[in-house]
Amino acid sequence: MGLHALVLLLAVPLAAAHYGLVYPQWRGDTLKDTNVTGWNQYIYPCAGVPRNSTKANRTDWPLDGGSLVLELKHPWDYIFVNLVFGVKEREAYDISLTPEFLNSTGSGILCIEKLALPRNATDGELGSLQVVTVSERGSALYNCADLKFTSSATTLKGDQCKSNNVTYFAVKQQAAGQGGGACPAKPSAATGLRVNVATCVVALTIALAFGLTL
Ligand SMILES: [Cu+2]
Repeated sequence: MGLHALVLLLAVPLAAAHYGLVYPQWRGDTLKDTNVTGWNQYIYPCAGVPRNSTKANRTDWPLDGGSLVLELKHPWDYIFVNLVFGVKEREAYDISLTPEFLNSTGSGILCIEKLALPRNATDGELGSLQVVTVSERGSALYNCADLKFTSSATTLKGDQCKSNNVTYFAVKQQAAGQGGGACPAKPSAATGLRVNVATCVVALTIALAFGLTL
């Protein structure tokens, strides 16, 4: 086996385990061989792909938010989508379009018809979208897409927006103590945790004893 074939064999599974940003059109194909492109999804904030690497790939998005299509390749992912308005030299993706971030399950296509903006854009305004996924390795993977907010743009509808083999939920704030049953431990410090758990166990024991004697 030649060295090239070996490198290919090693590179393919790594690349296959990341994700593709299908819509809006990403700045560049970061699933391509990173040794050739120099792009890598581990690089913050946009996988090392410069803005407008090709001028043609700025997607028209509706003024109040648009669609997102991802090709996911991990068994599950956490997904965050951030936005920056304008065209800035140093881009801070400080507007979250997923204040409740998403937890997807499955390897396949995920389509979300509309990610709403916190404020409407003006016609012709420019912006950039940053998608961040995190999976079991705990490392964030980045991709970006450039947008032009356009009053005539629409979201992807019907057959244009079909998920395949992927489901997702928004991760919501859990009620305090949920998962710990009647024992909401606050892990502020190691000792605090121990005291809390101990107090809680005592309380539970008393409650159980009461229940038994009543
Ligand atoms: Cu991966």
